[in-house]
Amino acid sequence: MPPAPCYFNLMTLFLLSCVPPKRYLMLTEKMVKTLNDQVAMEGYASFLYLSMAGWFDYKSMKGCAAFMYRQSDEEHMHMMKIFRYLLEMNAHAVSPGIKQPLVEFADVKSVFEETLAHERRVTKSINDLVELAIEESDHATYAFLQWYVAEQREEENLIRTILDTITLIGHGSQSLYFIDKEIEAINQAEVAENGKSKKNEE
Ligand code: OFO
Repeated sequence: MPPAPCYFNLMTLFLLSCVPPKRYLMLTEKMVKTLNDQVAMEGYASFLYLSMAGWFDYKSMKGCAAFMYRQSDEEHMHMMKIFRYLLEMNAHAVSPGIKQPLVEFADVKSVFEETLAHERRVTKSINDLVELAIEESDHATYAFLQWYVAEQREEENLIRTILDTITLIGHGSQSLYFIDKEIEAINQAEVAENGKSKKNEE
C-alpha cells in the first residue's frame, strides 16, 4: 500500500509559500519614517507657497505671485526627490495628507516673514535628518541630504534678501508696485539661474 500523504507537511509548505519573502531594507525603519515625514514637510511647503501665490495673484501682485508659484513647484520637486530616493532604497514612500495652509496674510512683508520662518523649520528638520544619518552610519542618505543642506542655505539667503529689499523700499501701499517689480526681477534671475544649473547637469 502506498504511504498516506502527510497533510501536515503539505499544509506547512502551502502556508510558507503564502508568506511574502522578507524585504531587504537598505534603510532603518526609523530613517524610512523620518524621510517620509520630510516628504510631508516638503509637500506642505509646496501648498503653503501655492496659497501665498494665490493671495498675491488675487491682489494683482503678479511679480510676487510668479515668485511663489515657482517656489511651490520647487518644493514639489524637493518632495518628489525624497519620494523617489525612498523607493530607490527599496522602502515604502508614502504620499502625505496635507493640512490646510495659511490663506490670509496681514501684508506683503508678513508673507515673506512666514516664508523665512518656514524655511528655518525645514533647515532644522534637514539638519536633524543629517544627524540621524551620521548616527546610523548611513553614508548613502548622508550624501543624498547634502543637496538639501546647500538648497536650504540658498533659500534662506534668498528670502532674507527679499525681506531686506522690502525694508529698504518700505512696505506701505505706495510701495507695493515697486516691491512687485523688484520681486519680479529676483524671480527672473532665479529662473535664469535654475535653467543654467539644469543645463550643467545635462
Ligand atoms: Fe526649502 O524647503 Fe524644500 O527643501
